Amino acid sequence: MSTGAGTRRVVVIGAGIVGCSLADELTARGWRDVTVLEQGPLHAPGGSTSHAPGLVFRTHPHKTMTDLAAYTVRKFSALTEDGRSCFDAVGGLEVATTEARWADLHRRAGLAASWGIEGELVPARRCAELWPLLDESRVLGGFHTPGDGLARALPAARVQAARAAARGARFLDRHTVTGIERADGRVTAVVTDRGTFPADLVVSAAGFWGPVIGALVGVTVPLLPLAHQYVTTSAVPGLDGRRPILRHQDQDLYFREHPAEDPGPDGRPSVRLGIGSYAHRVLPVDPYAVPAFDDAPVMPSALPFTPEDFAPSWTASGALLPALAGCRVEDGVNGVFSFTPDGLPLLGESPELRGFWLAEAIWVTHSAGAAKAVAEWLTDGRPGTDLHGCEVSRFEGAQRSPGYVHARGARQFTEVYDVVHPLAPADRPRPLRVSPWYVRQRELGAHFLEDGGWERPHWFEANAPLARGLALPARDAWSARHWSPAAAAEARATRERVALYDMTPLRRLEVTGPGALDFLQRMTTHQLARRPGAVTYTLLLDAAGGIRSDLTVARLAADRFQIGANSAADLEWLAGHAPAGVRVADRTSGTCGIGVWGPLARELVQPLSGTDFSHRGFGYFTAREAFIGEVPVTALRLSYVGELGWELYTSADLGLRLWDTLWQAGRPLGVVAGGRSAFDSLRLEKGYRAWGRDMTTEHNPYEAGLGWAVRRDKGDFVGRAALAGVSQETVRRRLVCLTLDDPSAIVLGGEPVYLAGTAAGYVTSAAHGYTLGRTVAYAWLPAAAAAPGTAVEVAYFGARIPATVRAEPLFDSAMDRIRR
Ligand code: FAD
Ligand code: THG
Repeated sequence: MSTGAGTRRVVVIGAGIVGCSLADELTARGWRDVTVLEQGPLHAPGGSTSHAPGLVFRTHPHKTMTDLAAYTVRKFSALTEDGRSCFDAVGGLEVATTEARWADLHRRAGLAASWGIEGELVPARRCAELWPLLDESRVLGGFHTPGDGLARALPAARVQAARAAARGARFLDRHTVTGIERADGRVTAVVTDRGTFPADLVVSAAGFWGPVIGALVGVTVPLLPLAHQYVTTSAVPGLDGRRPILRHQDQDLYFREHPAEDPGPDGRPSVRLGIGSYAHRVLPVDPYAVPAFDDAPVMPSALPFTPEDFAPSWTASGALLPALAGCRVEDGVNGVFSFTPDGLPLLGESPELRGFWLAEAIWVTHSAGAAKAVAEWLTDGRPGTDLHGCEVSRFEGAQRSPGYVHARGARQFTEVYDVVHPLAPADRPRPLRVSPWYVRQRELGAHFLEDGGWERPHWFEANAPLARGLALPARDAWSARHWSPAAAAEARATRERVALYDMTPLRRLEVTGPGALDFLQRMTTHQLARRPGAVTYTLLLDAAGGIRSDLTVARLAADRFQIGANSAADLEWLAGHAPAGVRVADRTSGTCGIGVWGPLARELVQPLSGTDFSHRGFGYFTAREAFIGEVPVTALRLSYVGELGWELYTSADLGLRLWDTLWQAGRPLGVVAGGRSAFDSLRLEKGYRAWGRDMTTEHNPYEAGLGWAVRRDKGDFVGRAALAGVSQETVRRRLVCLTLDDPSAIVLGGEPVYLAGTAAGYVTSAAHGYTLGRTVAYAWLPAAAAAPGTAVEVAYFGARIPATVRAEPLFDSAMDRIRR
């Protein structure tokens, strides 16, 4: 996998900010044979970059996106063209004109602190000092980030292209890519209207033309090209060219200054205002219908301005900035850019065609960071940043359909500035993927959220009556969203009786073949050479020792393993490394699973089966084939919620029967259906990490508290060398368990953690622990702060909530409940 720059030939399609940044990052890493093909003229070829106003706000709910933006700012700040920096750090100001926004800015300030971005919540008075044209009476307050500002996208593209060219990269403009040649499932060349270019690797950095390039090789590129309105006004008196970039999200607007090169006739600077709007109707664009450069009135990505769409935004702009009353819109554009179904970029190799990489749906804001990560990935076999949320492979099947991409891409556009709750699900198109007992879930009043296309019950209204009389902390309006007391009842029933959990969406892989054991031994950290029937918790590491995933591996037969995995990326990773003779297959679709957990789980299951489900007959972390009533199942004795019980897997056709069989048998025992809300609370009480939330490739097993799952003495495995000398004692940061001191306090995850008054880390997952009667929060903190008893504070909407580092697990540390 890790092949280094070597002599491989890379062809980059597109010389926008992404293509130019990528050429720079690749050549900086020693790549010598880099060709950038661009259909337009250099260096303003007519894509989105050619008219990007370049506002850079770094704070984003995803740490990765913040990291990519932070790198872009650092890099562009150090680039100059004609002595002028490619980044103007004028600062950023987001203002609130509603209470909901003002509260949300407090949450954003928390995210900024979590991800290391300097920022300050400021009163209306200070907003008006920073932006004197603001109608202060309309503003409740603002969030000021002095390090944000304006990227000069075209100069940054030119300077990076020049550096890359100086290191040997070729930039060929007026070359339109018309085909990509392939052999044996790999790319071999890129065909243009002016010749063919042999290639070992092709990176499509074609921006919103991505789907057009993908279609050349039958690869679906799930992004939606959309038009977005941007105008510039006539000169606005009172501007000076040094104001922060401004966001007025309550009206879906942003603003920046455009100072003229020369002062106006009165000797004062003449400054126009640029206004961007997300308030208008969704304007999807067919990338095939966009004119070619020479046919375009302005440029291909600049569609004719539709003033009627902008009219409400002009009114709203004037309400915030009354000085606009004497001004007018001078220029306007319906500029084309792209949104993916989840708003994050598309990065990485296409699972459908080897050597075909995507670097698309990337803002100027994230451009250099994304280019660096892709260049590292190509060079070292891994990006230096956790990109799991950005990988192309995250969209599968129905999520790549035109209908899905359109509906979700449009939603990303309309919601881009909305106050969006982290759990808020999209409403269309749904349902997509459902369990065989979906009908039963609905009968029980499931409140469904959606994840990866799956309908996932969060709780069941049918359980709400069971919550009567439970002492639960009062919730504020934010933490009460997508939550119900029913979840508390489900958690309690799981600890006291027995509950059924839908495990169908858990990704299941099957690894078979004579070399399967050796292969899995080489790919994962724990000792898997155990007798058939054994189940092992183990980690997938990358070459640098970062955690790619955590798995359960059930050895069902000598050469057959069932793996419980986390994502499509796990499938790609394993399939991509599998030697001849080892088959890695995705069994998620077409199968289903139920977790039966709780102290009465054995009472429920045993009467339904001739298989011995006793502790002696069916030990903890073992697997057996059995019948539950008429249904053949693969039963795994393990539990993510920390109770006695089994995961029962079968084929989808028998799923409903399995559910009904368990449900009927469970009724006398008081069985309930449990949802994700209870599940998350229970697993946090037990200290079980969730990959992707609590840990990623950024972290090694010792930092994450999973060193026990690494058996360095078992032989070589991916990541082993990188862990030499690493131990729980040497690591500098740790995933620690906190509880909030006030039993009625709630946090949700993503909040900064303060140590002696200074932001020192952030919460990954948090949930109220119903059994413990306190909120549990896992957080990354410096190792020095990991000692139990350490006092910290968690910021929640501006409040500082006292919390204490605790020894883990908080619940059943003796394992009495599980091993019996
Ligand atoms: P592009 O710049 O579009 O480059 C892709 C290139 O590929 C093009 O030059 C194209 O000609 C070339 N290409 C396509 N097909 C072929 C082919 N077949 N053969 C050869 N070449 C091909 N982002 C921010 O961060 N901040 C902002 O404030 C901001 N404001 C925006 C305002 C507007 C109005 C718009 C439209 C976008 C804005 N963006 C902003 C988004 C930003 O402009 C884009 O996300 C970014 O420029 C995309 O860069 P890119 O290199 O991926 O794409
Ligand atoms: N079920 C199955 N596979 C899975 C998950 C699952 N794979 C992905 C993800 N979830 C893995 N996460 C965990 C986390 C903890 C445990 C199991 C899966 C667990 N841990 C015990 C512990 O830490 O004490 C392991 C004990 C042991 O190894 O003996 O049970 O939910 N099928």
